[in-house]
Amino acid sequence: MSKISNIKARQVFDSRGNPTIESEIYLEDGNKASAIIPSGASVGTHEAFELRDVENKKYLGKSVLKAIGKVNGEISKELTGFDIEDQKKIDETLIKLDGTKQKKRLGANAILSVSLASCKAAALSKKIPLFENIGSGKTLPLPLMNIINGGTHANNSLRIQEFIMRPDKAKTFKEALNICFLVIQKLKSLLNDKNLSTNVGDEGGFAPSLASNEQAIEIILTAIERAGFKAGTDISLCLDVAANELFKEKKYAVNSSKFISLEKTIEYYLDLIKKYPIKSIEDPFSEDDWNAWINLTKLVNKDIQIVGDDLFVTNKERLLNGIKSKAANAILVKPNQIGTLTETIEVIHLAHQNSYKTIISHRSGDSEDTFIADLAVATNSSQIKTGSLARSERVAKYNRLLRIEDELGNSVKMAKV
Ligand code: 2PG
Ligand code: MG
Repeated sequence: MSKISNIKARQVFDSRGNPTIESEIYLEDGNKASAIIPSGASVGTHEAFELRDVENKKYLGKSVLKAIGKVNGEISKELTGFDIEDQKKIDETLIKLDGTKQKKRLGANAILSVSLASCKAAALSKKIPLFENIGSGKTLPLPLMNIINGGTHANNSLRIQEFIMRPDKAKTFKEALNICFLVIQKLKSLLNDKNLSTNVGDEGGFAPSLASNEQAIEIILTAIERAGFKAGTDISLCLDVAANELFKEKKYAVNSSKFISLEKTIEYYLDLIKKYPIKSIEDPFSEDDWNAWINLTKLVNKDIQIVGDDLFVTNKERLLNGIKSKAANAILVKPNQIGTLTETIEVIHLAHQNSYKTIISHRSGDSEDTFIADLAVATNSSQIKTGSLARSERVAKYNRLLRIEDELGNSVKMAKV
């Protein structure tokens, strides 16, 4: 057992160039570990609170110096001397010290940076891999690779935020990445042939200027076929609509800039599922439109994943609501939506106990921190969503998973969906 001797935070930057917090935990045994917190562009209103210095003009209101002050002051003072192996007590103390429902006083970014760094420091102190310190799982997740970026993640006119492929039949993680690599290369040459941009968006997917969601889907299907795979069997299509951003006065603008009724929106999704090998839709509706979620979940086959991101915000109470009312059948898990590791793991367990799939996720503003890769393995989550095979902050998570696969050798399992 080793004790915390000090905690220090600093301001670093995320992949979109915005300031963010990094906290470093120092242990009495000489080990130290740090964690960097990511940040979203499409943020749900029910997420835990991200503390930023809105009045600080030097960083256009985006600096996190107040959050850093909380870590270096109150938090460090409170946690010094704590047993690093008691993650639960560390997290409970952080929650209590904050004292608000949405972690508004200390900031969820300040709290989570300490929570995750603690878990890393404990792993070092115990001389075990990080995933082993998080949980007992040994499952490599299927990558949900966002290969065309739209919505708030790209400077194009695509309504849907993420067009994703999932290599369902991959038997190893290495094979999963090989499949994705081949499709992405074909997609790149297809875009080139059409004189479309191959520049990438926030999450590493291409961000071409395409006229419709259907065009994006069709070009991905052609790339899958040209790479020698069968869409719908080898690889399925997944979408993140991020409908919060496309919702106004009970209407949605998911297929064009025109707002249409909820009934028409549901019809649109059912048509898409019928026409294309789509197996997963994330945030098809806005975060409080519960009845719409319940209806669509009822209308689709069990093998179509309906994923709550802004709906559940990695929050146990909201997930319980979903379980009771049968809204969605999968949850996107983002530690910074809730603010501590313990609460994140509780939500994952609750989901699994109720047959909800879990997808561990990055944020659009991310960093070289690869914690979520270990989290996915340790919790036996069937999927991870961490962008395309481009941009170091995205690829870092995939590379970490490749290393874990090697490290686990024969004891590793590949997730199935
Ligand atoms: C999402 C995420 C990650 P953001 O909506 O699922 O892809 O985006 O971090 O901008 O909320
Ligand atoms: Mg989302």
